[in-house]
Amino acid sequence: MDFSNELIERLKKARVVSALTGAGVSAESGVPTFRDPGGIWEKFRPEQLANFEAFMSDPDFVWSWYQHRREIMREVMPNPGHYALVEFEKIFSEFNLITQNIDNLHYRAGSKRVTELHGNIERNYCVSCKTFYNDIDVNEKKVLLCKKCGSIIRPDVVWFGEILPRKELIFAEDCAKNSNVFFSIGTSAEVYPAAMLPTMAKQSGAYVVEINIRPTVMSMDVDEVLQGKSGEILSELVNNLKKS
Ligand code: BV8
Ligand code: ZN
Repeated sequence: MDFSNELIERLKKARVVSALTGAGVSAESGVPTFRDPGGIWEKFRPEQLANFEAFMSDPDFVWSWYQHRREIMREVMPNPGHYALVEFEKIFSEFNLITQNIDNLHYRAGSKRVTELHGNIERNYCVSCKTFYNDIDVNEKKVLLCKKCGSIIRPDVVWFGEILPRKELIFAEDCAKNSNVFFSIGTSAEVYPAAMLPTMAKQSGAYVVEINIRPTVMSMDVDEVLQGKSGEILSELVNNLKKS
């Protein structure tokens, strides 16, 4: 893939580079996305599953859905796109990786500085006393009860209608405001408030680059669209930067 001189020159001069990733970054690992054909939301509406009311009304059903996703996420491997983002940490003097994904694949690929806006499926906590239980046997199809107080245990993920973790969101907004180059990678840019980060970056003067296999609601507003698979594009971009 040919990259524009503009992008390469800006990346070479950049002091701060940030990237917002979505489910598309994990698609080449075999993790289903949410809104693509065959994606998670095709079978279930988010309202049915990824929200607290659904969980409290049928904990076993929602818990078993997360156990199913946890099982998939443990079976798959990070893909070249995840590994390229690990390289970004070495190439740029300051690289901030902000993810909407809960699949733990950025950490498993070796990224050290990951800001998880929507939590992580490998962390779980008691809805009452907030005790964490992070070593879950995926075969436990029934919701688990807290050993300390007997309440039910939920995944440490941000559900629809729940506020994002304050520290992580503030940090992500700071990155958007202070980046020289801001990547939006593998996200439909439909879920707020994460989806406002690329716009915030653009308004703050960053050069915003979208990497996606298809156009999104944001494509017209960014500086450059790199259309294709994130695993391929990011690997080629790292090779290009290492050579230049
Ligand atoms: C909140 C965790 C309010 C759980 C998820 C305006 C302002 C504020 C809120 C709202 C608002 N309007 C509406 C809302 C409510 C809602 C929202 O945004 N709804 C949307 C649907 C309109 N937002 C919320 O509820 C948020 N909370 O704001 O609370 C509040 C305020 C104050 C006080 C109390 C409450 C919480 C949102 C977080 C929800 N949690 N996940 C779980 O995973 O089970 S959302 C879920 O969607 C994932 O986190 C996912 O990451 C995220 C975004 O989806 P994407 O990652 O983009 O995935 P998607 O499938 O959509 O797209 C994949 C893309 O990849 C596609 O573009 C595809 O083309 C591309 N692709 C595919 N393959 C590849 C590829 N690209 C490159 N290479 C490939 N190979
Ligand atoms: Zn408890």
